[in-house]
Amino acid sequence: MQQTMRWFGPQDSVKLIDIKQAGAAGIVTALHQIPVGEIWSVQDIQERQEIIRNAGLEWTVVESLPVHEEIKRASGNYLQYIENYKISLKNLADCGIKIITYNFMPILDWVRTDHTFINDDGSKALLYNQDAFTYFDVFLLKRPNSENDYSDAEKEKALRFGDQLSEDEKALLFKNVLLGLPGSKINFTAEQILSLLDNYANINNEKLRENLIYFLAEVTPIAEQNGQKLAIHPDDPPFSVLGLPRIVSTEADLKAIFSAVPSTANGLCYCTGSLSADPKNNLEKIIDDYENRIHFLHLRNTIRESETVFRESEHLSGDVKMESIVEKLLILMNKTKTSLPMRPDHGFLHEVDQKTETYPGYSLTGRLKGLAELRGLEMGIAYKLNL
Ligand code: CS2
Ligand code: MN
Repeated sequence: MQQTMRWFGPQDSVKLIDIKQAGAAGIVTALHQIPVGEIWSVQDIQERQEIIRNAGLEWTVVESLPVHEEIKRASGNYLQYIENYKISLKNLADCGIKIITYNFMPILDWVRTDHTFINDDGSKALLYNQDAFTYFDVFLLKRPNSENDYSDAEKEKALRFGDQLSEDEKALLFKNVLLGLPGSKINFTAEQILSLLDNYANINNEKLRENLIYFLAEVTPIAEQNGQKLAIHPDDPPFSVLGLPRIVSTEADLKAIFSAVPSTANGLCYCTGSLSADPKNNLEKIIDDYENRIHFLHLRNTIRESETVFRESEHLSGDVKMESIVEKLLILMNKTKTSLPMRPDHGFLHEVDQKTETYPGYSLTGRLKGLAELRGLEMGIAYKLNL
């Protein structure tokens, strides 16, 4: 595996030197300063590449080249945004960047209700609690008709959860759920989110899937011509939130996406953390099914505490049997003669990083630990398998 780490750009409190010293060779980043939908120029890309090269690293994966909301809804200027996307892909290819990650989650990126769940050793982790989320949705945000999305028992349970929260805790829950996109510190306000949600009122899963396939049918041939690989990131969590459609959550979803646009340039960001939050997803089978489509690896673990709560766990322990996943991936890479880029996706917030302002999940030490453990795991398995 090619060891990589995510970097949010010059604004990131984690510095390139730290990433270099953590043992990564590749950088995963994006031009977060460019508004979603606008073209990434060769000049902007090269400027970023130069900063990365000066630190002795290489920009190997884009995460994300974000998809404009109008493309997801197939409305407004979406055709123009698709053309812009193609140009950005070409510009990235001209600069030698070949792996492009993106997602197709409406409005929000990943969602957690608690960003500071305290582990036994005092480190902090990200957690999703459905009762907290339901409480937020129905009783704090008061999303119109949200009450119809939950059973009476679910709403009662959510109310019981909410009743024990202080006003500050309620405000924090609100803030946690409406965190902006990765790399941005801006949260959505209630008014903003409600009006954005309104735009999806007539978009169900079928329609959203149709829009994704239209987008892929347009951009995949361009990526293929450029020698690039597109890697869709699974939904996180892998089920509907706020009544929004979700189409990259299950094995059936993946099948629909890849059979509609068969080119292997239409590929997957294999994120064990996101996929594992749904116990029905068979992570090993996904490797077997999509051997030639897995272009980027996010290795992360989760623990499903109950039907309604999951939290992020240490990279090597949790519901994902990481040793088995890494073994399968090493055998696959040996067969296909590739070395896939891998990043530890999220890490715990350790004491040493408490005072540094970092994007939730993206402090240095927790990810450094994950990277080190995963490298060791890889080395041991490769040795045993004689690879
Ligand atoms: C990432 C994703 O920060 C994360 O957890 O795994 O949010 C990812 O960056 C995007 O969904 C990819 O577009
Ligand atoms: Mn991920």
